[in-house]
Amino acid sequence: MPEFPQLTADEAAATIQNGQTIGFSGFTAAGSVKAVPLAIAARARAFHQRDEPFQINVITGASTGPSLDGALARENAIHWRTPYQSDPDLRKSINDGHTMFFDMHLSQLPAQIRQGVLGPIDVAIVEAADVAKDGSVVLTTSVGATPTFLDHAKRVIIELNRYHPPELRGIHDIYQPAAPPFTQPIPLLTASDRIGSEVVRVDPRKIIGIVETNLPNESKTFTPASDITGRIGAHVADFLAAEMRRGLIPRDFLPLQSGVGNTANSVLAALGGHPAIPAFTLYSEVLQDAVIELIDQEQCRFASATSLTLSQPLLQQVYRNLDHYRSRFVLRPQEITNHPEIIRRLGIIAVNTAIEVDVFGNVNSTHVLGQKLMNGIGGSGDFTRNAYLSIFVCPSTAKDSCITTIVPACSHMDHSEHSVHVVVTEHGVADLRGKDPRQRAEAIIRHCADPQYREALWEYFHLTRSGHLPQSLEYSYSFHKSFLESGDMRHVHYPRQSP
Ligand code: 0RQ
Repeated sequence: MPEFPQLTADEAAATIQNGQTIGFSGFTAAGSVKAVPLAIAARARAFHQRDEPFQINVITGASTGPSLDGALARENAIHWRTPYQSDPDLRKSINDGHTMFFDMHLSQLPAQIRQGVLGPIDVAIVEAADVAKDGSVVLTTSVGATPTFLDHAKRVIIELNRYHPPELRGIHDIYQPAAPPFTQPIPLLTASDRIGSEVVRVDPRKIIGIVETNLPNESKTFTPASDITGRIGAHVADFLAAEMRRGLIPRDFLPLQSGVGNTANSVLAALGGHPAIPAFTLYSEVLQDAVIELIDQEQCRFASATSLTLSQPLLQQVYRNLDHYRSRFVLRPQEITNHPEIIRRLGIIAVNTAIEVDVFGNVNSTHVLGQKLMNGIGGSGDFTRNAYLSIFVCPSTAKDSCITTIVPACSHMDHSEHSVHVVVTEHGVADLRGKDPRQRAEAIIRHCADPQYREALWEYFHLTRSGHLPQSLEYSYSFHKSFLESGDMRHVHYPRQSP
């Protein structure tokens, strides 16, 4: 047992002061600390009941569990927050203007901390499966930006979570690039290479205490594939199989990145079940349930990610058979899983989900109707911009078909037409490569738009005949305006065209 002070969660929370910047472990709910943030939320409530200020700045790897983002947001305890989040209460706090949120590419977060852009990190609060007295920390189900928090924080609190076995040692590969001008090429040549250490090394003098817990991950379970996500997955798999037949993807395939959520899970399942697609490797961010199933079916040869975001039964299955899975996946820091140099070198096929796609191939991943933050850009920009082949998927409509996700102009833009190669909805595939803007628009309207919206999109397409990119500055947001006025984009109308 390590010789660090044992603290209760309340004692640990009592060391956190108003205005401090905290680096919390976690990438999705996997590896997120739970007990100490709940106690910090209670501390904030007590301050606020006395009309005293108490807010902290929160940096994480990406989204976290409800005991972190949700609990702190409900107590109005977050002054600013970065990067990606997905908690409903935090989302509301951000959209209501109570919490400041700035988004960034996940690969860049550790570098910005090293540069000092985000200011000093006062405390790192980190979940661990084991910690030795020399300061060697075995992380749990995610790595994210935790090694950087541990390096740069002035003080460290460890949540030693007994739910996770110390035998997790060996599933992590911790490598941190040196800051410029001393950065070296990252020596990772295949998805399964190990280039770093099994543990994160922390100066033990910085560890102010250990909070022991025994708490399961707060990961959500996935809803089974719907008809729509199943059709999207099948289109992606058929498209990639056709690319192999054309010789544009090598015979033994290329490493895949797949985003988060139900659509991404369905795409992976469809790829795993496709007779023409060989067993593949994943070089991704998040390993979801579908990946373990693919590993078990030997459809996935190896998976590299920063987070193991599994439902409880599947995580328990992995823990019961750790030696079997140890040689089949690895967890790395997010600046390595999402590193542009590696993504370009390995030739990643990236599949991410869009909120809306415009007919010219620009993508909005983050803001509904241009204003309301959904989650954040996450790693989608890291992968999309640097992929061998970048695919965006989404259902063609949202909100009972009152919204078309295929629009004349995105109401917010995260990924430009220059980075988006292929768009897929349940209706089909638009391959945008080698096409000029008019051809792209024709492909997207014809193959991806929902039939209820195609006529209006064709009308829009024919409104303007001038220019390289036939965008109408007057009517490009007509669909969005129609939704704001009537609650239904199907009510859009344009002026009658002269014959
Ligand atoms: O709303 O939750 O009320 O039902 O958005 O949409 O279709 O269930 O898809 O869960 O995969 O999320 C882009 C948000 C998609 C996600 C986004 C509504 C829809 C539904 C969710 P409900 P779906 P998903 C690397 C990859 C950015 C980060 C990224 C995301 C809800 O994939 O955050 O790519 N991506 N990371 O009804 C209004 C529209 C809408 C809409 C969807 N046009 N207008 N509402 N919705 N389109 C991994 C990481 O970075 C961790």
